[in-house]
Amino acid sequence: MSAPDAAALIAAARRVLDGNWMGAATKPAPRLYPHQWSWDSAFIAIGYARYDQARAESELRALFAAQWSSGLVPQIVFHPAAGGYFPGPDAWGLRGDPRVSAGALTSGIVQPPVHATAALHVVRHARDTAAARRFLEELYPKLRAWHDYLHRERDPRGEGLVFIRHPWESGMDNSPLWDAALGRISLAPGDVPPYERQDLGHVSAEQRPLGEDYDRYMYLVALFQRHGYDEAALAGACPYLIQDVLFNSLLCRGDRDLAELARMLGEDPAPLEARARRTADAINAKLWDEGAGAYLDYDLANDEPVPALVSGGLAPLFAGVPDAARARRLYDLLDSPAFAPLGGPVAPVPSYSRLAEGYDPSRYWRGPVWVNVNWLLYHGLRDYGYADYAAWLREAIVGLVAAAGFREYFNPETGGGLGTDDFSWTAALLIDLLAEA
Ligand code: 2M8
Repeated sequence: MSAPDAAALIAAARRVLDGNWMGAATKPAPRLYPHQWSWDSAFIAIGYARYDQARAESELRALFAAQWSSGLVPQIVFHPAAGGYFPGPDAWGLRGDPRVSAGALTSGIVQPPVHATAALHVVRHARDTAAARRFLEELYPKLRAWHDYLHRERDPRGEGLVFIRHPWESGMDNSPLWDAALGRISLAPGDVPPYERQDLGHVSAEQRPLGEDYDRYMYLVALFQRHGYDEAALAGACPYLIQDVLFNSLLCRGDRDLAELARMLGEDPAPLEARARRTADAINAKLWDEGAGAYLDYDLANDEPVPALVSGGLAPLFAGVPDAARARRLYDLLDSPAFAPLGGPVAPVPSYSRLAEGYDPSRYWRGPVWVNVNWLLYHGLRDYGYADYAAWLREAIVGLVAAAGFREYFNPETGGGLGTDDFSWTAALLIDLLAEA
């Protein structure tokens, strides 16, 4: 891409973020997602870090201002004036809950822990180093409490792997990964309180999760409330408990990045590095599948691996988890018709194997290309020395967005834009990728 074209694309990306800026944080999209989302904010801060340090810092500060006393960082921090979204604050039953930071309105689940990685990125690119130091001193204990919460509450057997208890916690809402676990939840009349979806007013139904998925999402939300969001009780009672590859890879990388932040503050990084190694070892020992040549999720509630090949299964590359031989197997899978052959005529990496039954190039997390996962894979491949593929992938991501706009996701066959428009993390990560040139 020529320098003027790149400059125009960066300017357009900045306009998207300006439009979604709410004063202290950025909503993922103007109408569909009018509040603050946890991992979106981490990706958004990574983009801001390249040109607006104050906003990058504010994005993460605003999220952590709503942290629970347990250390939980909520998936959504609601800004009720910003617009309607379902499930909104009342659906979670957490108004005035003493565990939630005073005054904050939040959901009662989490999202993948990309925040320490984002904070390190912000600090590394900071121009005002004194401000960055203050930011780090303020955020570091909160990041630690967040990771401590995950290891303490989400790893009851001390395996080094944490579980998620709702598909929304994965960030990959309707991934085929959850089909078996959700399929085991049979609903009787009255199990799910009546509700009305709002997403279908913004995006066509063929691109969003099915009604039967939403029923189960809401069934789980009701279950959490019945158990008073008690993590120990939920670890026994929740029918959906998954050790997800993407989530654990991001935690492993996050612990290592947290160790780096500790070092910057003159604190001891060793316990955090040890924790990262433990998670890496557990990912290798429990989640690697030799036959598939990939990492697979593990369904704790049914005690079995989840045999679905999704792009998140390649995420251990981002965390330095595989050795060279396993990295090669992952690479071979990526560079094959199942995902995105190097230099091929197709768009970048789809969210689900093209060869799998049920692959759907336009339905949300069941096939479409997502820029955040591609960004993670780009970095992972570069770190493992797959320079040609990484360079091609970067160009493919940029080319896709340049052609289709700042869409939420993209059709891997046609490159067409899907989901909502003016999507923040697409804009932010594009800025980051272009800044690397
Ligand atoms: C999508 O998830 C939300 C629920 O969190 C939804 O479907 O309403 C996912 O793509 C998720 O990863 C993302 O954080 C969120 C906001 O962009 O939208």
